[in-house]
Amino acid sequence: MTPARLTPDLLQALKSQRIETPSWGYGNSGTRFKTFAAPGAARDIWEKLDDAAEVQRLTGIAPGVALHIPWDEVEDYGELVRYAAQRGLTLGAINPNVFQDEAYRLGSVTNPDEAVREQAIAHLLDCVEVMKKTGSRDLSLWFADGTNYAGQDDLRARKHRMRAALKRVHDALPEGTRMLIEYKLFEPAFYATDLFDWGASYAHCLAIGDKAQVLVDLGHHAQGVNIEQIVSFLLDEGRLGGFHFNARRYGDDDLIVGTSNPFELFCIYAELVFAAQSADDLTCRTAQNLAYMIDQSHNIEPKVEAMLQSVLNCQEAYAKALLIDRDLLKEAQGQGDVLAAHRVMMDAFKTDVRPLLMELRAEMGLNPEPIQAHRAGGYQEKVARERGIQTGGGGYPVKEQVRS
Ligand code: RM4
Ligand code: MN
Ligand code: MN
Repeated sequence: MTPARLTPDLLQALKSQRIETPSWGYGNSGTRFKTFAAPGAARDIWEKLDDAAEVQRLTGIAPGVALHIPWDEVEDYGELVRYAAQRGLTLGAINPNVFQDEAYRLGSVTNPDEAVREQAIAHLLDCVEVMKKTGSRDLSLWFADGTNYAGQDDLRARKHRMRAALKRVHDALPEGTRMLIEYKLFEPAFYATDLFDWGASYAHCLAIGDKAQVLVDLGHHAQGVNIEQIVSFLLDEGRLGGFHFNARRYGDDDLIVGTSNPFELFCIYAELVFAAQSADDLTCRTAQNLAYMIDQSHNIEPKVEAMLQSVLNCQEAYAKALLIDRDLLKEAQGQGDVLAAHRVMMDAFKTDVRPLLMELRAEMGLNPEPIQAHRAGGYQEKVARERGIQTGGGGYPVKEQVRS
């Protein structure tokens, strides 16, 4: 194998790669057992943007930051947009939160009580208004809705309630924006989740309109599911909207991207590269308009460094995918040469792209070693000094709710 070289095409592709980081990944978070307070963890959206700016400063490919509402609610979104812009950032996907209010015990948009459904829909529509103020293209929807026991509720009725809610929100979306519908097989519901897999999300998308697309969160599948195949199918149907990148071993673990699943991540990026280069117009357009987002929470890791690592792992996976020899691959596929075809993939996967990426960073005017630069730069020590340790509630600042 000859070492990979940074050709003009590679340089162009790698420079324009984008990864959006989630505001919630910068705050304290925990498991249902414990939230460990991390020194210097961001306490509000302004500090989360400061942290995101550190990741962008070091990588140059992560300017977007996704917001969770109401965790990141502010009085003046114009001010937030300006604050972000001053740090070289933009505000990305808006993630409504319809899972933390007391009212949502039996679900949000699929709740048997119409008043609760209306409350949830009102919040989703409020988030559409937030999008207009932040200039966000994507409304990213995840529902905790589901049931715990057979017979608890009427599954078809819940499907209909979901459809009606999604349709109303869809029709309120401004031109040029869209809704990304996330699915997850279980948790917090343990018997039935209303949006339980990509097929459920896809069916709703088809029924409600062109502004609806499926969001694939890497942590939301059963063991062994071939995610890259789901990705390729949805790309081909023009209904893949984006990703929540993370890694998992057991459940929705929200670990650093590409840690336990580097080959899966590579195979996903391979499908994306194939689609972007495809002769089919719809597939190609779909691949070019994806929202590449990270969805992680860091319970024991230093948060900024963890996010940095995730962005870099996505960059490595993409670089390797770009190195796949398409001509050789097609030839082997055409000849039915199973192992030669597989080796083409493995050659790219096994390539050490780190020197190439160091070269890329030099071209982009960045430090070639982002992790080392972050560690040496003292950012973590600085925020630990300035912000201290936030104890108590953790990174999910929920407004106090009083039971009546
Ligand atoms: C869910 C899902 C959503 C995220 C919430 C907090 O498991 O992945 O995307 O918004 O967690
Ligand atoms: Mn997610
Ligand atoms: Mn998740």
